[in-house]
Amino acid sequence: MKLSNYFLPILKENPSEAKIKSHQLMLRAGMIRQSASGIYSWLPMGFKVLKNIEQIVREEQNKAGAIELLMPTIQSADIWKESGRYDDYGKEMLRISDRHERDLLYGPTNEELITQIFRDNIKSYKNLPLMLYHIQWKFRDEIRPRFGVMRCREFLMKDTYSFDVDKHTAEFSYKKMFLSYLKTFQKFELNAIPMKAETGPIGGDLSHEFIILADTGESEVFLDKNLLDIDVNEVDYSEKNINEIIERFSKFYSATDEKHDVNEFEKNVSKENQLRTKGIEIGHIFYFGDKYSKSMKALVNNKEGKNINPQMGSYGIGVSRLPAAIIEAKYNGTFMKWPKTVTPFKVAIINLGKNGDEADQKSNEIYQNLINANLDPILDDTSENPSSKFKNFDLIGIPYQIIIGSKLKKDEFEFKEIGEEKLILSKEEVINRLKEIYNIDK
Ligand code: P5A
Repeated sequence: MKLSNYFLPILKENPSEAKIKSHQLMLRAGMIRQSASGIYSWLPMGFKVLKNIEQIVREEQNKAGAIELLMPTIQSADIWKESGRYDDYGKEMLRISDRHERDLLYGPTNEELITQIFRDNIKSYKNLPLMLYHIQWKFRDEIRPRFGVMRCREFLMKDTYSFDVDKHTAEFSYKKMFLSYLKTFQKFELNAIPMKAETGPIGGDLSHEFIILADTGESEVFLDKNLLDIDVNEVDYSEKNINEIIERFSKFYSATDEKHDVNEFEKNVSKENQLRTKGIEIGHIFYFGDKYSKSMKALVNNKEGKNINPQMGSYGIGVSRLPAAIIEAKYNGTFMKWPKTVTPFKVAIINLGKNGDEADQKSNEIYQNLINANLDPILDDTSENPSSKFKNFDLIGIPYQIIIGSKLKKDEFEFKEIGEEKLILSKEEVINRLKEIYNIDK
């Protein structure tokens, strides 16, 4: 993509409404624009990041054995009346009526709808265990939407639902998702810590939130500092090790504010290891047994020929919250550096030349070579001055840059990874290095 042809409305100053750095960056780097309170449009670069995140979440769900489908955003109120949540949900639910005055709603979550799909189509234990998921927009009329896409009203969630024949296998489904979440967040270079959590309107008695520590987080959390030393990169994530991995995390104290038990914290965590801090909730998993399958009369035939209500769990990831969470973790107020799995473009070419000169020709040539090598480049071919080009790219956060000025020889290119020393490489070396970084076959 050439910047002169792209739609990237960069703002020079921090907008006054943005209180935290992720919101500032997303507005300044032209990723999002608010269209109504807590409702955002995703501009092209923000949308690319969102799609990359969505794709990684999808791949990890598929690896864990979950199957993708797509449920609508609009649901019938009838199923919510069956489960009893239509009244419970209160003002957070956006209620709509159609031209026939039928009650509809914009789904804040999908436990009811998936239970309806299940009960209409699955009758036997032979089809279990079953894990279904979708990635779909949700609406919650939050009382205080704030911090941009961090807490908004319309947001993209990945939600998975598990169905099992008994408690024992349901617990295994829960653990599988627990593990899959650790793997997913690791792909975003995020250190997500699982914490015992409250179940709120979803229900059930077993729940974990996945939290990244950040001063700007909205959740107050308590944990044993030992948890910070678990290097998730070293963990072998094969399924047979699930119990061992979960034990590694659960042997240390961690809880959100609502679940915090002062006595247990004091008893089990030494003074110097006690950490009380703030965090951002990027995922939340629940086991709620037959809460929905019973109230909505979903039945399967078990091995003994008896009809039973399947055991269920639900598992959410805040897909549209993740770009903001990643920025909170990776942006220092001047430089942003996207993880290479998420970056909107794989490499930036900063052309410091002028129309038709040698640097300009070099830039166009390597731009074409990078496209041919599937290295999705963005070429800054605008007439902005060099210092504002550099400033913009510090903000945009593409992790690799090729800077092309007039000083270097014909086959010399300045190659820079954000935060690292510049290197002088030949064109072939630049391309090979990038292919290696992004695992692109020669
Ligand atoms: C689990 C999947 C659920 O809704 N039902 C289906 C369960 N859980 S949850 O914790 O309420 O939400 C899951 C994740 O969605 C993100 N999230 C939000 N993101 C942006 N703005 C919001 N207002 C918002 N509310 C929830 C969080 O990442 C949460 O963990």
